[in-house]
Amino acid sequence: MMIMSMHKKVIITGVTGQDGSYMADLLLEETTYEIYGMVRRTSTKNYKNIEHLLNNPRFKTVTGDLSDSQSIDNLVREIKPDYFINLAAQSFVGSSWQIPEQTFDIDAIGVIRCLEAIRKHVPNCRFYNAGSSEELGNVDYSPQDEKHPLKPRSPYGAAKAAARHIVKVYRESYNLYAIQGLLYNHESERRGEEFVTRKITKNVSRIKKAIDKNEKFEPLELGNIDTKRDWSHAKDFVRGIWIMLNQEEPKEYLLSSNETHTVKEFIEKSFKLAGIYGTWKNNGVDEKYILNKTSNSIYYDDQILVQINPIFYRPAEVDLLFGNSQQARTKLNWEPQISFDHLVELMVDNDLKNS
Ligand code: G4F
Repeated sequence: MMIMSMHKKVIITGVTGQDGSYMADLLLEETTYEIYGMVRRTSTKNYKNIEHLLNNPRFKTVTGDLSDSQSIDNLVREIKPDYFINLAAQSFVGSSWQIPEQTFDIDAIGVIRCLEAIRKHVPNCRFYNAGSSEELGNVDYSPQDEKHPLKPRSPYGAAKAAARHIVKVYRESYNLYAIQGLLYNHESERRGEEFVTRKITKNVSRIKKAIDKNEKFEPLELGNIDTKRDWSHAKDFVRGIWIMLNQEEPKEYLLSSNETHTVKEFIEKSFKLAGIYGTWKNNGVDEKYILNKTSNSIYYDDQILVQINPIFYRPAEVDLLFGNSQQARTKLNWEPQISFDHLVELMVDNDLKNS
């Protein structure tokens, strides 16, 4: 592959995912750069989030895999990117207990593979790695800032914490512009369906359709709904990442909404937006959200909207995440545009219309 171009070049890994696809959208819109979206070879393609980009002459998919150092090395050597944005990961915390080695291989060792390729072939390339508030785990104080110690509670959090250390080591050893932002939860209409927000909005849509047809429905089953998260829209965060990558000095910032909400609140808001009202009963494993009796519903007798299924509990939980992104707001002039309420609205509307 011979690549000759006047434009700057960006490799985005994880481009078929939520963050990668929004990053590609942003850079195609706001720059003249050429975007190389790295995809893994799979027998069934999942291009839903990037379908709209496939005919764009500045967007190209290239095959690579974070678990394969040769593929990363080849891509970096051939493309010679100006930016390398690593948004690929085993990003589901819940699964990281079932596949801890793979989680480390992709989320920690994979980062070394990227850094090594950059160090050898394009030491001036700017590198971003996706960091996570899961690195903070069992938090010491709230809201958390960039100084909070790393105290991961999951194999995923531990892998991301290891990645943070190695990014710093490469930055300092080889003078690379290599950073790992500290990003709190970010969601969207493109969010994977196993994450709690999208799981809720998809199921609200399913239940809404059944209620409208006066049909019986199965409850939405969840794990720990008392945990608190600091949720934002992913579009706001990819903008923050891009600003972070274009500073004079490589510095790592925390991005968050500066608010925290329980999973329960997300559930209530989502059902309300679909015109469904419920009441919480019982506690712990027996807690249930029961549909309120209405004149036009025939299955009103204890119709359960949400119930707990312990299979969704995690071996160790992060109970509270609540960020303080003051540094990013003042130094990067960044601020999220989409509020928590608006985020829930966008996600519920999208699933009511499209699923
Ligand atoms: O949506 P979640 O799976 O996201 P989690 O674990 O907070 O991780 C996300 O945010 C991190 C940043 O803080 C990212 F690094 C990571 O890649 C990912 O994007 O779970 C949110 C909360 C948890 O407390 C979980 O235990 O919801 C709780 N929950 C309760 N029932 C559930 C469920 N989570 C999922 N996924 N499925 C449930 O049924």
